[in-house]
Amino acid sequence: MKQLYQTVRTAVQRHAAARLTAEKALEALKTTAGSNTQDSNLSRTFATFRLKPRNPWKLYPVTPRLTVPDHIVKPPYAEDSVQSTPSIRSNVIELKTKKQIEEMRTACEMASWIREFAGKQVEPGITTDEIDKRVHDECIRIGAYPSPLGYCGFPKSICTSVNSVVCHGIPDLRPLEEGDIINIDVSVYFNGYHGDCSAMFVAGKADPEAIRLINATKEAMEKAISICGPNVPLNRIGREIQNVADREGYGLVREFCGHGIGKEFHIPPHIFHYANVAPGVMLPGMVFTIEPIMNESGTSKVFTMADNWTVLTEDGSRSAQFEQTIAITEDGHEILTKHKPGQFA
Ligand SMILES: [Co+2]
Repeated sequence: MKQLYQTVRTAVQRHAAARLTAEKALEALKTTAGSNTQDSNLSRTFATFRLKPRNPWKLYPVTPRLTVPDHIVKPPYAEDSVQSTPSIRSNVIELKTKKQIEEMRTACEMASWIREFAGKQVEPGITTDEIDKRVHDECIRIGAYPSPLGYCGFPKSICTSVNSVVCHGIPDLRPLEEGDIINIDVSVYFNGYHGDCSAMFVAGKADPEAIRLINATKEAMEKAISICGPNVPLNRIGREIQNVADREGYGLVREFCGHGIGKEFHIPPHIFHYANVAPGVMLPGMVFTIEPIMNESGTSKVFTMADNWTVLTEDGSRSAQFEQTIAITEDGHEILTKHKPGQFA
């Protein structure tokens, strides 16, 4: 046992040391390249050095950060990037009152409005940068702040994750190609609260395997949502998602969790999207996201590119994700990011 412990400890130390070296090297590259965070193209050029990926995904240039007019109420991190550290490390799960849930309802409905708006922009030839611009303007038109903008330094207003990009893709100048699948992750801040949701869209016509992946991921999210209610173990969510992934032979990404959400973007609880034995039950007033990610080849392995955001499947297989923000109520659950057609027209 002790020997095992030693081996594990040595491995952990080696890993930490390697990571430190990699991070130092990255810092050095960034410093050489100039530290203009508004134009991360240079660091993106060195994208693949951290791991030996078999994923040939290429990053395209990112345009300068867009501005938000003064009348839009901004989250604290938008003004001061020092404050943008997520507070997910706390372990207190906030239980919201009915009034607080009412207060955050509009942010959630705005997020779903924007998600549908964003999906309508998807077509072959459009760049994710152009989709981001249109979404950014639409957020401002309805009076919301696009939460990703400036969050931990993220440079754009949505995440656009195309094909083998797992999540956190930065909108850039790559034009979408016929048959591309894309996750658009939309979060907005309004009335002091964040709302968060995402969905898959297709540029043109998808092949049958892409449709199968997308449908299974959506089904997994919906099944996971359907079991939510008071006193249900939080780990049932992972079980439901795992069942669908196993049935279809898809890999589940373990590095990214659903999360509590409210006045802050990411707070406890962690919601694991794979079979797990994490403790805890759902209680009325909990508000969190469920956002499973499935990989087509069955791999769970992912890596982050040197832009420190874009996450890819290690083997280049395609990835899909859906997300909703839900509230646990006295007698079940409510999807707060449900789309209401025409609501903000
Ligand atoms: Co989320």
